Amino acid sequence: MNIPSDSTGAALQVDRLILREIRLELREPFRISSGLMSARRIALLELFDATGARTWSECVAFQLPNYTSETIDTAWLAIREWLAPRILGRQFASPAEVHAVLEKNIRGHNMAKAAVEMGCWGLASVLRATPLSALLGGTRDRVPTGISLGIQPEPALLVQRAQAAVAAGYRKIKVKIQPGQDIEYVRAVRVALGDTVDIMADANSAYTLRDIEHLAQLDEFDLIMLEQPLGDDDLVGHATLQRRMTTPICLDESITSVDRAEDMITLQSGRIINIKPGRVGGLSASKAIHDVAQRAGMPVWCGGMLESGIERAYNVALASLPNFSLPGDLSPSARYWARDIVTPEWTMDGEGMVHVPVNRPGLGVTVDEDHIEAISVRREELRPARVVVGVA
Ligand code: OSB
Ligand code: MG
Repeated sequence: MNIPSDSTGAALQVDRLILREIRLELREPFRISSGLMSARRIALLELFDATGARTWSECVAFQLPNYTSETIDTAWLAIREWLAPRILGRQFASPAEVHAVLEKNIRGHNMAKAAVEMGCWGLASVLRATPLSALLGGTRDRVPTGISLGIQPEPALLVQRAQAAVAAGYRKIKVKIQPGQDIEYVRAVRVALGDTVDIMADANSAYTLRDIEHLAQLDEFDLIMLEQPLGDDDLVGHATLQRRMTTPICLDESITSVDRAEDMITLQSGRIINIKPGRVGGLSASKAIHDVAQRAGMPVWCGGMLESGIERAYNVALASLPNFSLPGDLSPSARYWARDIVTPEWTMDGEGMVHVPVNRPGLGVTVDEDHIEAISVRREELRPARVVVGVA
């Protein structure tokens, strides 16, 4: 069978895929309400097409299921057993077709699906010699970035970090909160930074509706949003909370697909969406969520997963779409790592803007393959199987 290619270039066919695991130490430990991270175990994919073109993608799943149910180990299994066999050796006219193929009769595993799907977008970008941002419909060459600050042992330490971040140019200060480390922390940051800085808080699902009056105290601080205060499956609870609060609620963990985004809009569970392509199953789903939010007049922004420079390339390209109208969690490489795995490393200018590589096809940065080789702890090569389970 020969599927015709679309007008912009050749059809896409992944003939070989290498899965790797690397270890990257964070420059400083990061605490959210559900746990502490001091190093990342990161799964990387290297995708090869029939013509010899290749690219890299990243799976953003963490080591533990404390943010979503996936982990690096469940993702590895899902990619090897169910997802890679779906696409290896198969021709796609466009990377936009990959998401549906990975979705059919495979529930969940969004971060695993995203790693495969995003790699296909990356490969298409190389094959068509088109920058990823252009391929996705991006319209901007610089995107504003914010910083996400982990929970600190005391408010004064958080204030120090927030002040340094404002001085560095960050456009948005996000502080992680949890019960017992919330109102006074946010108050201290607001008092120290003054009224003109955009501040927000992220609870990573640490509260329930029993805390509704407690959370409403945050309205005093004029936050640009409160991210994911309640459980990931609690769209109705978020709607109740949003009716009680003036602060806009932003959903992160709750938004796992375009259907959940539509539910949020219908139920009025919040007013802003954090899009992480890993959490929603890739770039096609991210674009679809971006589009439904835009039609509803709801701003979106690009979230972060303490990712390496490979995933960051995809995130920066995505954030160049027009309705990404709030600063993303797109901090420069040096915020996270002593040494990133791409060159040049991701940087931010003095105005808190990350530059979109609009003149380079593919990821727009060079993958440091020697460095990756040196820090790889696991490697597995996948090729088309003779019998593919579950594909009609
Ligand atoms: O909720 O956005 C989150 C980090 C770990 C787990 C969850 C989250 C985060 C962040 C980090 O906020 C953002 C970044 O990558 O800079
Ligand atoms: Mg969040």
